[in-house]
Amino acid sequence: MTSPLEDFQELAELAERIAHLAGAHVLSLIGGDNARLALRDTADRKTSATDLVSTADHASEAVIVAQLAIARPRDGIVAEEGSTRPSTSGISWVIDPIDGTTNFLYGHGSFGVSIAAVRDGETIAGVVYDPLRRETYRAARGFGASCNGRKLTIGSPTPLAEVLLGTGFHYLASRRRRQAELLVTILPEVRDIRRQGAAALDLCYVASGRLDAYYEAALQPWDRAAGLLVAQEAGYVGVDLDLGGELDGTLLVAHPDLLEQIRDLIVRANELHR
Ligand code: LIP
Repeated sequence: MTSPLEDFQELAELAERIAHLAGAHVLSLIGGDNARLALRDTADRKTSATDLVSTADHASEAVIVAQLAIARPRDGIVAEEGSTRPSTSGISWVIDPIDGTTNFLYGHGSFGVSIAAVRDGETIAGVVYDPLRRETYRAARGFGASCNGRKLTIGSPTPLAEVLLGTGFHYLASRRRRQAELLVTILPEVRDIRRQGAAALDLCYVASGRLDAYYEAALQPWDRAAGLLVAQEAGYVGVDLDLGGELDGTLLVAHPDLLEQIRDLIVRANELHR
C-alpha cells in the first residue's frame, strides 16, 4: 500500500527526534578528551585496522533501535553496527549511529547521526544530525529539505575550476591507492577538495552549499541513504558511476548543470590511471 505523502513528513519528524536523543547520548560519552582517548583505545576493528567501532557507536545504535521499536514496531532495521530486524510494514530504517567514527574518536572535525526510512528501495525520509554543530538536516520525499528548519534551495552551478569538491577515502589501502591516483588528475581541475570524514555530512553540505559537489566510492547504504535524500530534495542530483574494479559504484552528487562535467573529469581520471 502506498503511504500518503504526509506519512513521509511524520517519519522525518520521528527520525529527527530520535537522532537528537542519540546525538545527546553520544555527546554525554565524551565529557573530555581523556574519555575520547579511552573510547579510541577500547575501539574494535572491523574491515581493516583503520575501520574503528567504539562503545559509543553501539550505544548510539542501541538508543535509535530502542526508540524505533517503540514508535514503529513493524518496521525493519538495517544498522551499521549489526542491528537488524525484518520489516512487516514495508518500511525499513537504515541507520549509521555515528557517521564519521574516526573524526569522533580523534576529536577531529564533526560526525553525524544518520537515520533514513526506506520503502521498496527508495528513501522516503531522512535525517542527519551533527550534535557538535547542532545542525539537523532533514528531508521527506516530495517535501523538500531543511537545515534546522530553514529550507534548503539549490544555488547556481559553480564553474568547474572553482568547484570545492568533497570526497573520501576507503578503509582498504588498495582502494585508497586508486582513489589517490584519480586525485592527481582531478585536483588541478577544481578549486580544491575537502575530505570531511563523514559521507552523510558531505552530502548535506552539497545541499547547504558548503560543498559544490561530492563523490566517493564504496559507500555503505547507511553512509548515504539520509544525506542523499537531503541533497536530492534540495535540488541536487546523485548518480552512481561505473568506474570498474575497486571504484565501481562511486556516488557523485552535484548541481544538475555541473554533473556531466564532473562525471567526465572523474571518468577521464579513472581511464588515465587504470
Ligand atoms: C565513513 C564515511 C566516510 C568514508 C570513511 C567511512 P563511518 O563512515 O562517512 O565518508 O570516507 O571511510 O566509511 O565508518 O565513519 O561510519
